[in-house]
Amino acid sequence: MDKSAMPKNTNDYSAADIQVLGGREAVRRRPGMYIGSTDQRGLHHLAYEIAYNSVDEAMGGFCDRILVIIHKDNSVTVVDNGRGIPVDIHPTTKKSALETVLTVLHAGAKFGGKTYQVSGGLHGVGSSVVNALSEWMVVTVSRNGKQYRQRYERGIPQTELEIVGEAEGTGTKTSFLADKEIFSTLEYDFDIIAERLRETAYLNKGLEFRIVDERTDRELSYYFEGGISGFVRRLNRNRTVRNRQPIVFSKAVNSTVVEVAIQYNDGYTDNTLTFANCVNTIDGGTHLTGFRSALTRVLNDWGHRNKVLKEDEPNLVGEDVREGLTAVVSVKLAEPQFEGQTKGKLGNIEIKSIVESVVVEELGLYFEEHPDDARRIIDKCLTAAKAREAARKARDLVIRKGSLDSGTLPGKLADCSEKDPSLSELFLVEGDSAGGSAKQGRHRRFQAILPLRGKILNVEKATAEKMLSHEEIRTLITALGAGIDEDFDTARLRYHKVVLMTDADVDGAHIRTLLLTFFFRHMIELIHEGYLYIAQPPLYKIKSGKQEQWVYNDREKDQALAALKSKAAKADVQRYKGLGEMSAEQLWDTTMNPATRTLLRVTIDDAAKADSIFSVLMGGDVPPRKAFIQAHAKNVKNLDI
Ligand code: 28F
Repeated sequence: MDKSAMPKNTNDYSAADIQVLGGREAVRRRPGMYIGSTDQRGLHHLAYEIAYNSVDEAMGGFCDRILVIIHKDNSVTVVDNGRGIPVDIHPTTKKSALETVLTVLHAGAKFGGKTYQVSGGLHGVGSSVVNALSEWMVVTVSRNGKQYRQRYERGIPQTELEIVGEAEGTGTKTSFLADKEIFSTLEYDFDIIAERLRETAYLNKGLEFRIVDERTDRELSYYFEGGISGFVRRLNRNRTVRNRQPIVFSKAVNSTVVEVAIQYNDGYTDNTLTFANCVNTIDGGTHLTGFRSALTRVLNDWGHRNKVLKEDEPNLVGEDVREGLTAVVSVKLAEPQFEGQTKGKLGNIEIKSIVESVVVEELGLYFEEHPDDARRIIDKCLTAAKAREAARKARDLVIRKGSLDSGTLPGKLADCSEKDPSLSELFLVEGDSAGGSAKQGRHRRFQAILPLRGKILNVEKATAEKMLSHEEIRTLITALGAGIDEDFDTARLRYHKVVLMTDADVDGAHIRTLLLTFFFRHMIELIHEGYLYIAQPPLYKIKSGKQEQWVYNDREKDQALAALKSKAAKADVQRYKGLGEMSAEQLWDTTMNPATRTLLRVTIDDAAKADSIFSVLMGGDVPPRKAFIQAHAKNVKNLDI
């Protein structure tokens, strides 16, 4: 700046004046530094900054009504019923406190002492910045039974502070028109501003906001007795909640107030909103860190103390306790430090331990008094932990499989020599005996055999994820070579026919159901591509003299017997249960030889049915299982219990 242009240190310009002019210049030269941008977002910041001053008064307990009006000319008026900006004359600057607040940068930011300022710290630039960026601003203060007024243009006083009448009550009214030389738009978005004010109303229970849009005659008012409890309810309004009553508590520690509301829903996302002096700290910070570590600790403590978490089981981790979490963490502190590019992160170190101790104490107490809520929440976290564990196993599996990719196939796999997957077949057989005759009976050029030990597949209620932790399942995945779940890639499949060839008894049916469910849940494309089949081994062998006949179901058996009977031939019927009862060449002839066999191709709804049968038969809920068994009991044949 050309020094000669600077006024001499004459009595026309005091040091304070130079500070004011310097500050105003700085703001108008680089507005983005103070309000982020000069588009609509920056324009909205002007309205927020003025409204925040009223919120500061409310947080100090001096104001409970705030009115925001958007006028037809896009000027904005904010009115509060606080104490009114002081108007006494400052001894050195000879200016009123009001003019000082409106013209010195950050002058209003230091209330000091106990009260909190939304406009405090770096976040709040206060009214002086708004003033500098407004074509005009008029501030009217009701205080000491009088009404005082002063008018500014682009931050420069156009009048002295004048008394313009009597005043009922106290408060501050600020009207301003953003400077079209600075902002690309003067159009406010009513809904955006209303949403921000609604949030602020939740954060200050008992504070009434009214917002009027004179351009459209729309008017909204927000007043939440329930405060942040109502906030989490609103956040969960389209959700099924786990704890009907939000968990709400607040506590003051020295000059810091911590307020928390928690309500779980049946979803999988973490929707924790954090605020510092009503500023939405979108990048979290020390209050969030403290909250999260306390939540995990309290849930683990309660879970172990109430024997819901087993000693030998690993603890719940942060991710588990945050699934389906809706929470509002609001702290109010004297000197907030906002960090990060968008000043959206709370940096005050001491807040972490303050929030952590408040949450540990208050949430712990709440769980003692509401064990059923605690139980419902813990159960949800446990499910999340299991899913996380299984996902990790699946990832490990894929990673390990990746390492296994180096051509080392599982030892149990009797592979075929054909390398073209479209010509290759893999038979999954149950147990080593069937495996034996299958290995002998197969055509080793294009047929591979993988024996699976059925029993390990009988996982208890845990979903198929638990299957993933079984060696056999890992072997199966490695043999197929195409990964699982979202990593599954049919292009990597080593066989285009995967044939379930389990025994024709209850165990075999059970294992087939489990395998179908596994493929349905983790390799759905295998089914979509039509690569999954079920072998059709014969159920009976009917011998009559030298003649042997194989039949595959009861209907065929009855027909064969009737035919033999008509010839008065003796017939000896042998029921096959285990494939191991057949010789290798019998198995080849009846079940594996492409020229003579019948393979049933699995379609999606077969697998889906298997999956629903699996979840009914093996799932957690008893009633559906009972209904299923009752409905199907009469169809059950050859129940070999
Ligand atoms: C429409 C915008 O700006 N409201 C405000 C107050 C109240 C006080 C204050 C503001 C103290 C001396 C710095 C009153 N009485 N609404 C508003 N209400 N500023 S801004 O004080 C400013 C500081 O100068 C106030 C006693 N203490 C504070």
